[in-house]
This record gives sequence, structure tokens and C-alpha cells, in this order.
Amino acid sequence: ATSMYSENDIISTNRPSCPDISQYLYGKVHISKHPVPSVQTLQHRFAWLRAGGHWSPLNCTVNKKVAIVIPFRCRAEHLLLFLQHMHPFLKKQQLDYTIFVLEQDNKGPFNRASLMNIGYIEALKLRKFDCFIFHDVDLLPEDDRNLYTCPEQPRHMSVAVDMFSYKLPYPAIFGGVSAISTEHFKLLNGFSNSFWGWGGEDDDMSNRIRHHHLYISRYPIAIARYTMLRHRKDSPNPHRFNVLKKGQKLFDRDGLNSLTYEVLMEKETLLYTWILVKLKPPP
Ligand code: NGS
Repeated sequence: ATSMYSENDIISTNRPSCPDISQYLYGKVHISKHPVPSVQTLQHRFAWLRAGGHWSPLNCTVNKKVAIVIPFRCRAEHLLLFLQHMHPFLKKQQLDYTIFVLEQDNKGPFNRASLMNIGYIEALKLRKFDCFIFHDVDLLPEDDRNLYTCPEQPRHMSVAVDMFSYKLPYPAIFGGVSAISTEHFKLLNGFSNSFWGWGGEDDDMSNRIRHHHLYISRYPIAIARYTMLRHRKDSPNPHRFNVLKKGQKLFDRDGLNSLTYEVLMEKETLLYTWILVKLKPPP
């Protein structure tokens, strides 16, 4: 079967390895919040992309393949701003990457964690990714030294967010943007599927990481800086603290191995791979 990747993967065997750290990094990058670009503008501007929102360096081979997974619903403008920012950002880092947008079809509460689990499973059906970056659509990295790779340990990436005065809200936080290797994510059984509505699923992942004797790594606060796009906050899930408490005993049963969903649509646009899913509603 032919896929968007095959040609590149075959040629790549004849090329030298890319340097571990790109020579094109600069530091602080410009953030643009308006005007919101159109899909056509971005497709034109990023004509160097390959189908599915994929790119890899042409002259050298990157050893690790990165999937960026975005849980999504009803934030079209943010997605356009995100894509406008991220494609040049990831290219400058000389990564082999693909952007996946996981959209929840159902009305009712959003399940960010299940969408990320599904992103992991569906992405691996397409290609052997080594590294997953789970990314809120409203966070834009401000410094290109913040590498979108997976280190030895799970990495919390959105350390310093402008809306929170560029301070880490609390030490165990794992929300916003995080990077976990394919291997570790499997070991952790992914995220819990039991968090419906805002809050808690990232804290549960933080607990899973500790439970498996892994730890959360972070870049320094001066590098891991993000701008948050403004939006009305979703209403918090009133049960999240209970679910979080009960979840401690369910790590092995609630996660990748307990997902029920249906893929309604899967499409490779130039800017991203779009996967529309229907989740099994909460009990
Ligand atoms: C905690 C939430 C997390 C959330 C974090 C940061 O209170 O899910 O705040 O929030 N945990 C619970 O509700 C149990 S944020 O900075 O996005 O406003 O990620």
C-alpha cells in the first residue's frame, strides 16, 4: 500500500542523520494572534508540507518520528492560528513530524484524555511514531529552543504560560502541552477515559507517571514559555476530584485498554490529519 510517508522513508535511508539540535534555532519567536489566516492562505504559504500535515528534512534523516496530537472541538480560529505558528516552528527544529487533529463529534462534555488516547492509537496505525506530543490548541510556544521531542522521561512542556504570569501553577502539573515516548505511553496505559469536562485528566496522568516510577521533566522556565489564546473557559467537571481519587486504583484498567470509540471520518488535508470521532457517552 502507498502512504504519504513511504516515498520519503525509502529515500531517507541514503541520507546522513540530522544533527540532534537544528542549526536554525533562534530563541524567541514572533507570535501572531491576528488576523486569523484562512485555510487557503496557509495551504499556499506551507506548500512544502506533505499530505496529512507532515514534514521531514530533505537532506538528512531524523531518527525519531514525532506525532503532535491536538484534542479539538469548536475552536476553528485557534486551530488556524496554531497551524500558522506551529508548521514553521517545527520545520525550523528540523523534525520529522505530523500534526493530528482529534475532533470530538458528540455534544455533551468534552473528553480531552480519550481524544489523546485515540490519537495515539490511530497515529500508530499510520506510521511507527516514536514520540507523542499532546497539545492544547490554544497554546503557542514562544521560544524555538523548546524542542518538540521526547526525552528519557515524560516532559511537561507548557511550564510558563503568559496568562499565569509565566509561573508554574503547581509542581505536579502536566496539563497544556506534554511529551511522552510511544513506549512510555503504552506502559502508562495512556490517559484515563473517565474525565468528562474540564480538569483532572492531566493530574491523573501525573499520578500514573509517579506510580510507574517515572518522573516529569521540564525545560527551564525561560525557554518553555507559551502564549495562551483567549477563550471562554469550559465549565469544570464537578466530579473531577472524586474521579482523580478513585483513579489511583484503576491505572491498569482505565486507559488505552478500555477505549470505546468510532472513527466517523479520517482525512489527510495538507495542514493536518483530521480524525473525527464519536466517543461512548459517560455512564
Ligand atoms: C488544576 C486542574 C488541572 C489543570 C490545572 C491548570 O486544578 O486539570 O488546574 O489549570 N486539576 C483539577 O481540576 C483536578 S489551568 O492552568 O489550565 O487553568 O490542568
